Amino acid sequence: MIFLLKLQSMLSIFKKWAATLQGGAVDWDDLEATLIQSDLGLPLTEKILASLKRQAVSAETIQSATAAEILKLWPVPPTAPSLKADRLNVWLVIGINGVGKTTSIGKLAHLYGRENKVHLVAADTFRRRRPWISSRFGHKRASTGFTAGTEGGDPAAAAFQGLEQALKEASSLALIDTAGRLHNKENLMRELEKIKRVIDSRVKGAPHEILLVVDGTNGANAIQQAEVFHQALGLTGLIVTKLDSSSKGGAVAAIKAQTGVSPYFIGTGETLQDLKPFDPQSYVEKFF
Ligand SMILES: Nc1nc2c(ncn2[C@@H]2O[C@H](COP(=O)(O)OP(=O)(O)OP(=O)(O)O)[C@@H](O)[C@H]2O)c(=O)[nH]1
Ligand SMILES: [Mg+2]
Repeated sequence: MIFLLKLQSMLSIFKKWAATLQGGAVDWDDLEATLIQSDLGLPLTEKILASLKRQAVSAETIQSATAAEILKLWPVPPTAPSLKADRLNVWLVIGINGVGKTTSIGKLAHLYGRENKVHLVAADTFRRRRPWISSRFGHKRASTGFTAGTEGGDPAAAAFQGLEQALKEASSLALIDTAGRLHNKENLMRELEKIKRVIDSRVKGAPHEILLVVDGTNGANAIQQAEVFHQALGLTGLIVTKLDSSSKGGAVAAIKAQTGVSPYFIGTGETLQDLKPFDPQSYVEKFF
């Protein structure tokens, strides 16, 4: 309901803005409101406005100029992480409840499992669901291993055991799933730091990727999540889910501006195939 109201108000602002453009003059207040409503966040919105004013853009070119400003965030499009040979690559997947961590891990296993031996580690013993691949997706692959922690057990211990098993099976990639947690719950954030330390104690230098999953429909909340998780753990990339909805995922640009972290992938549905590389150009096109 709140989402619909927000969408309606965004649409009316866009319409008003478009009408202004037809009249020839740029209404800077309206443009500012539009960018904020689109979840670009205040710092990025102000930066974009300042730059557009400096360029003295006309009403006719304001849309393309704004798109160009957002694209400046990615002079080079982010590339999905590749696996280094001769090591167990370890990726830790984190985020708040229900954003799509487990689903995204299933998708990553599907994508990377085509050419690599993948091991899935359920370190989500806090509220463990017997997950994925086999159950959610009805999909089993001989090359996919699986380790789950015990119910109510220590997630860091589950991660450790999972890595042991992945090493034993000579896997190329271990994907570590974690329980959803609110970024403002101190003890749960400490738990993630412990998982990270324990991973490094078993595979030196790991985790090689720390991926935050954010729900693309979460708007400004996603910006705050990214900031807190990045500060606590040092994110290497994002997966932005649920972009098959009407959401434009505006927060992606704000997150990049405020933390430097880019999405590697976007989730565009609930099946295994619904994972696409993040492309700044299409992102901006969808935006306008
Ligand atoms: N439409 C759509 N739904 C998605 C996408 N990714 C995940 N979902 C759905 O979101 C819901 C939650 O997904 P999960 O993968 O269980 O989320 P999670 O982050 O692992 O949840 P917790 O472990 O409980 O924190 C499920 O109904 C998924 O099917 C996506 O890209 N698009
Ligand atoms: Mg999960």
